[in-house]
Amino acid sequence: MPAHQNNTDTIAAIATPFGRGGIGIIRISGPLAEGITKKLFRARRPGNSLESHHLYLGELIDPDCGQMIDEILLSFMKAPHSYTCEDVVEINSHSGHVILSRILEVILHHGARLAKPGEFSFRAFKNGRIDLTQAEAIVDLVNSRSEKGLVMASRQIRGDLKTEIEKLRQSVIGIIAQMEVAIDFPEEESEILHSKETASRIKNLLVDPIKEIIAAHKRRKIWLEGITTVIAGRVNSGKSSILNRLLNEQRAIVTPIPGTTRDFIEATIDIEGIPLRLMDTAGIREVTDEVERIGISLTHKKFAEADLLLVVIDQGCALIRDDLDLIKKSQGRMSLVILNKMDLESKVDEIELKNALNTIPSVKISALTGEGIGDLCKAIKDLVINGAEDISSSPLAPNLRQKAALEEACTFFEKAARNTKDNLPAELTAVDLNSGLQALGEITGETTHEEVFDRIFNEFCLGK
Ligand SMILES: Nc1nc2c(ncn2[C@@H]2O[C@H](COP(=O)(O)OP(=O)(O)OP(=O)(O)O)[C@@H](O)[C@H]2O)c(=O)[nH]1
Ligand SMILES: [Mg+2]
Repeated sequence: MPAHQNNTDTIAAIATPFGRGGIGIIRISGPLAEGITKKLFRARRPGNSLESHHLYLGELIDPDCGQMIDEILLSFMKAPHSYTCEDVVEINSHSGHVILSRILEVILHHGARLAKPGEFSFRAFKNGRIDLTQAEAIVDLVNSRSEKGLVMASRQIRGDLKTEIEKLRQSVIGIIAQMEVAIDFPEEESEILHSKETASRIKNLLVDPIKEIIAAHKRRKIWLEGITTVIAGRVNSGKSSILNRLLNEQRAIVTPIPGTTRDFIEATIDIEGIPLRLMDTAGIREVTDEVERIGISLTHKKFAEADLLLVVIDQGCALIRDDLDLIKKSQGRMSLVILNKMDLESKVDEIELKNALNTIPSVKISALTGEGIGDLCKAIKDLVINGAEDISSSPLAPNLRQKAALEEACTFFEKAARNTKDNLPAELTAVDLNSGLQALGEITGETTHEEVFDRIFNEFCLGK
């Protein structure tokens, strides 16, 4: 594969982020890790050998000039008991770009090459320490936007999804084996293979559980990526004021001039443990101004794509067509109507509003005084929790790639069940079952194409 060619090279990289910090870590992995270390490291307590899983204090020197670069802590993990299953050395040095770069430079000069992003994890995968679902969960863990997201990612790192896929694969293999007996001994077919029974086995052991895992994809989006939330409403209704309130800071410009917000403003917040990617948008109205017109068309686009809609109504004014249009467009979606400016006398016709809302919940607040903000947060939480299932019931949450492979597998298994039920030849069903098996193998990495590896591991940070 182009991005991660040689598995026998010794690779090295700075594993901690750039910038100033307490310590920095440099990681070396491969057959030369120990040899390179012996050239560069002078342990405080002299001794010839590096023992696996021990920590050593000493100096890192540049052997070409004898100069000390830094005082470091060094650990050695002998293959296969390391992250990559290769010999691994980790150097804890003082942090700072210059010092870390200097240490890395000396290591590279003595035989290692610079690791590509994700190459350590790719080796862990190639050497069988983790499968693809676990590798992908490492990226999730780093990027997670909520605590529940962390729990989900760590369960996947532990191998929960991998185990589940393996169980499905074993079921397929079992059914195929039974099919093959029927194919090899056709005269006994009727005894071994009761078509209805096999069809229901395929459904119960494969199709149904796969559909359940596919349905859990939704959960992943909420906890790991955050809920895309759009604040929309007519001009001057108080959208930017609400964003600022929820963020507890003056993020968006607020003025009494209608049409203040023209671009959209995005911020990530945590509301009662739920990660929201909150977007303030340009207020809706008829305009001739080109900039504002573009802003409003962007509002419509964001509105259409959002997971959660917060429609803001200025209750200091009577409802107008723009308000009613937005409420109408929110029907059937995860949405909440915010009746803002409750500090003012309400000019909203209650009956007209009630009819317009239908089943959409609403909450009264004042972004100006802060009244009702607690109710707003609670309403958002209730809405999201009702819309999502509890993650404690099942830890599985496939990502888009895994979901696509599951859907492919499911299509083959459904076809296999149908054909079996219709008494079509067992050979046909066996072909479909094998194709489904192949699709399941893509999830764990057994039958995955090389370019998929590149895509997955390129998402990793350098040094991971
Ligand atoms: N009385 C009162 N005024 C408010 C409240 N919320 C916002 N305002 C005022 O309403 C005006 C518009 O507020 P913004 O937050 O800029 O409204 P917006 O919906 O973002 O407006 P555009 O970006 O122009 O569409 C400002 O003068 C705010 O101070 C509220 O709860 N009560
Ligand atoms: Mg605004």
